[in-house]
Amino acid sequence: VSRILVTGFEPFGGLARNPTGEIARTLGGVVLPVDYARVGQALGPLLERDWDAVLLLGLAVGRPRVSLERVAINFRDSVRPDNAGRLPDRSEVVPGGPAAYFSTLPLERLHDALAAEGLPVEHSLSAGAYLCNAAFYLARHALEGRNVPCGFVHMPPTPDLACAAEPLPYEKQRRAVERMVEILGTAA
Ligand code: PCA
Repeated sequence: VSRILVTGFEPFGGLARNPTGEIARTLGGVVLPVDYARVGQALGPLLERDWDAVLLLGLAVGRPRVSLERVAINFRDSVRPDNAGRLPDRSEVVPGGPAAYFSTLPLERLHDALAAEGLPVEHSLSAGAYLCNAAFYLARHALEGRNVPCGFVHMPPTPDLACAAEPLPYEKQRRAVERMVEILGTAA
């Protein structure tokens, strides 16, 4: 049995739901707070456990495709406050940490597997500088040197969220995540 940690996020920015948290919960994973002060506390003990891979998910309201993120940066710069009302502008995620980490997920394999199912998918350079990037950076920082593949994938909005980007229905999002978990399980 493979042990793949899947995380998503709680709703934020006034949105009614966050499909990524719902998907994570459905798959036995964990819902992270959209809170700069608490996200590290939630991730820390989790990442001390033994995992075959770590797949972090977040909602990107402006992205029409499942976005396989390449780089986590040691930088926070919010345009909107977190759910605790904080705006930690232009600060490091981990003071004194490396500038960036690459995803260690098999991004080409994930891309090809989703594309083969007709799911909209693309590579993306950066997860931004909000909570998703912070979680991605914290997880990679914690797992550096431990040989546990870890990365971040942004999901499009669902149709009910009525965001600007072309939506992707919840069932398709869940299918995409299930497929990625399968791939990560066989890679391990
Ligand atoms: N998306 C936000 C934070 C939580 C989420 O699901 C982001 O892209 O940073």
